[in-house]
Amino acid sequence: MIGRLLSSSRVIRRTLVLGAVAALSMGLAMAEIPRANAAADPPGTTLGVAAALSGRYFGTAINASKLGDTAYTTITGREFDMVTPENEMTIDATEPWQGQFVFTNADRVVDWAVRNGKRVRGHALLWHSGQPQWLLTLSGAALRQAMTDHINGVMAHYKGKIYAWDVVNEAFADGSGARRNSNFQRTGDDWIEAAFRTARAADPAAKLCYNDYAIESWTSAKTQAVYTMVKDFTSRGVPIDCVGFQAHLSSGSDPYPGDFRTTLQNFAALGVDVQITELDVPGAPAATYAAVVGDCLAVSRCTGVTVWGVRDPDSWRSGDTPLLFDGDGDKKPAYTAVLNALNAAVPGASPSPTPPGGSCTATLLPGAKWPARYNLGVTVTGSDHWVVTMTLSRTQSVVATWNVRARWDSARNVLTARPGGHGGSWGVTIKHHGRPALPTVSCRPA
Ligand code: 9MR
Repeated sequence: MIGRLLSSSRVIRRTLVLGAVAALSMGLAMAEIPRANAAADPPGTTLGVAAALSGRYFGTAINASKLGDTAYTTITGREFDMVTPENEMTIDATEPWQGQFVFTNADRVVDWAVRNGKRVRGHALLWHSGQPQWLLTLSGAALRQAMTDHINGVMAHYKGKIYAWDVVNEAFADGSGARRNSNFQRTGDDWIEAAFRTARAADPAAKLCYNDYAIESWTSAKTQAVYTMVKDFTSRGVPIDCVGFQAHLSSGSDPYPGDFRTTLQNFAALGVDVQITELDVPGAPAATYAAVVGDCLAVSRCTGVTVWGVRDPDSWRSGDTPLLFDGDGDKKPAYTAVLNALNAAVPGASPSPTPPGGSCTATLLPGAKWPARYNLGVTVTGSDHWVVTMTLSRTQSVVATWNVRARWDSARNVLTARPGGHGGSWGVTIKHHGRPALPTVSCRPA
């Protein structure tokens, strides 16, 4: 009897965990993931499930041209719960002629992901590589406008479907703290923050990432330069939610650095998520793969790992056999090392949606305006549990709010807002008396 009770409670617990995993892979918001009991429950048997048990995702880059290959889709469907279109969302693919958007191949990837319960990382909105010819002929204000229009065009098409966008990819030069010399850079240093502000307004629900390679080692000048930029953005309220570390590791130019964990921790301490976005390692040494995944698991705000391809022949550097599956689709030793590392994390460090002592940022997005009222969108990033305080001028008052739990104190002219079950995007209608100045706003984690 006792035995039967025990095993049925085990079944219930397992059902809860698998239910959470299923909900996660469907992209549903879950308040908390039931934690598996390592002694009683079988560990995750696939990368996606094992990662989900610690509250993270495990993804891969995929290619629209391979979605007809059953071996490929079988492995991808079974093992991964996040996908990144490898080449289908670069500017030359999505806007080959100015103002004419083509989403055929990107849609094939996104539709496959949605049908199969995967989430999608969008890659990439602005990247110096993969530019169409027309864009390379523009400069100055015309180029800046084209960059804005591109972000708006692509993000509008995928609004609500993308977990995180690489808004800007690879904007820093190798070997120094300088910005990469590109046509984008020549429009002015502020092009990156302008891109993030445009992206936030275009799809407030998507996480917005800066993504780069060779920023894994904390001591490299490039890492320090990206860190300085992100710190500046978070301190000034420029909307950024995450930093992607590509981790195209190699023994020569970008070896696995022993201080990668320190790098992840230091970025996370700025109040952004960190993700490993394009992992591959020549020869796929099991120890290196396990170490990289272990670094992510050790940092509560490291929300997931993506490998850059499924089987070795699918890789952009196939000659290096850098991935987790060989050409026959068989699991390599690195696969087992990664799965074991993920399962070892189950009883421990679940990423907390709100890091203790973290920070949050509230960004105001002016909306519709009328003679006596105006709407204001508010986006809160950096924390899932927050209190926003909005102070209005004496000549203004709050007449409505949406998607938030709010209290209006007319004596102090202060609105206090807390999450209303709709995430960090909410809004307010403000009555003014001819002076529609924006209120001041502050956020603290709660
Ligand atoms: O894997 C991608 C390869 O198929 C493309 O030919 C190449 C150039 O567009 O881009 C590769 O992916 C890159 C990614 O988009 C950004 N980081 C570096 C990746 C490897 O070059």
